[in-house]
Amino acid sequence: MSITVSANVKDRSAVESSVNAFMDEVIARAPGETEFHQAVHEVAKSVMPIVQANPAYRQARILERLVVPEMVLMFRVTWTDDQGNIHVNRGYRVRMSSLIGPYKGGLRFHPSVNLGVLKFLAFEQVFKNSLTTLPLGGAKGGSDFDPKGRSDAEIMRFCQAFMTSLYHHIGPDVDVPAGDIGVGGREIGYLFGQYRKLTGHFHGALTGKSLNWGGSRLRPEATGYGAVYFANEMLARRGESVEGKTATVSGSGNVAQYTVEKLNALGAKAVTLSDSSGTIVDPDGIDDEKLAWVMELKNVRRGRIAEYVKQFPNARYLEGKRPWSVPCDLAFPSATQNEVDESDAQQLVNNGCYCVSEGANMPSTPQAVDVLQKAGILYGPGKAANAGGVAVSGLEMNQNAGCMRRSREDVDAQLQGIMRSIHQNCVQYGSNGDGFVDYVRGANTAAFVKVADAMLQQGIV
Ligand code: NDP
Ligand code: 2IT
Repeated sequence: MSITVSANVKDRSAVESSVNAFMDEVIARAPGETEFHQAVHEVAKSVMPIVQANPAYRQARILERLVVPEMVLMFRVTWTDDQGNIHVNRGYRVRMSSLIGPYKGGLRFHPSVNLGVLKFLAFEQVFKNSLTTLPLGGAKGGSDFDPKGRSDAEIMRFCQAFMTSLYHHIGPDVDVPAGDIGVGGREIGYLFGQYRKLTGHFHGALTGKSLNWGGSRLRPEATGYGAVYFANEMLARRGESVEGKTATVSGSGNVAQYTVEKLNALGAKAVTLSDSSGTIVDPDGIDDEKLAWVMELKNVRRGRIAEYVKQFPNARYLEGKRPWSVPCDLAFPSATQNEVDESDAQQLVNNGCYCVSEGANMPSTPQAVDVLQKAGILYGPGKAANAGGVAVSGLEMNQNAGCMRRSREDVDAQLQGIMRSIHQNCVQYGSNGDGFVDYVRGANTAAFVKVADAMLQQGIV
């Protein structure tokens, strides 16, 4: 069908009141799920003009349907710690949409996990996955389990207990979980082992697997690399690249580590990393040797980023602080949601930062996004900028289905091509006509049109 995407909205307040009425209903039906409301509100603001301009979307109640998960699984996870104490956690899988492919999205193990957080993440995932060009639906899952300070044996028992409840709901053409905060290669290993034992199947029911048993080359690297590729695409429109630039990076986990690795490879200088306790600032740059030390600290010894300054005394530690007061050209929020607030954004802009590429999901508050966009800087929202991770997960599924393996060069070329195509889509749907690209509107609109059309074509189900 042909749809109108550049609605000539005569009455902006009519759009605004439609968004408000829509949000009143969303909030009334899902009270207290503040992160979910925030994610829905951002998309509704972007796409309401299109919904209003296209009667087919309105009549089919596309937006109303997209904000209700197709299904939510909630289950008890009981496990025993090394001292024999019994623990009870909550497990979830939010299946938001399978319109354009099997449910796909990560698992998060963090004490802050609740239904609202996972609904926001699953909702974002639907749009992100739509942008990847691959046939992937959207889901998210996880648990309020806190992995910090737990032994390997405790992590294994928790993963096994979690999978014992989830295994009959997932599979390569049904639902394919992966990693997110607190879930990396080690956890995917334990989850996959238990899945294989319970089902007797060896197939691609999870992504982020180890290379020796069905994993894809570059999956660990993909989110961070992709966020840097996306920054490069945005900068290229101004005839620039990341080369020679100074960057702040938050977090020190999977996404942050490979963001720094790619920044180094492309000749930029990363000067910060952080965790929930504080930020390290290294004015000399976190080069590959220092990064290897960080990877050992975080992935093997599972220590805190504060230890960096003992190892590299030229660096300083900002206890309890985020990285956004540190002057930079580029910023890569790569830790968690709402980690850049209005005053952080203002500080970034005041200090000369002119490009923000989000490795994390929804790391900027709505007020922060407003500040960045009003300042006219390049701002790539998470669902576009961090889509490289799930995109390579899609390539892993594809390799598993075909019993084959792609080379690192091949996966990297595909990842770069996908990030370029996402960027082009954002420009196509988000250009304001004055040279400014609203990447938020662009990403939301491009993703929405594909999912909305699939919903129309597949009938009332
Ligand atoms: P990791 O668990 O590997 O690392 C998370 C990092 O963020 C840690 O340094 C952690 O510090 C910090 N962090 C977590 N929660 C908070 C908090 N509440 N406040 C401050 N810091 C916090 O996770 P990932 O690197 O995989 O994920 C980071 C972000 O990227 C998340 O938003 C995730 O959804 C997103 N993402 C991840 C993808 C992937 O492929 N892994 C793909 C796309 C997006 P601490 O140790 O103190 O908790
Ligand atoms: O937020 C995300 O895109 C992820 N955590 C990765 C999901 C995936 O299925 O690889």
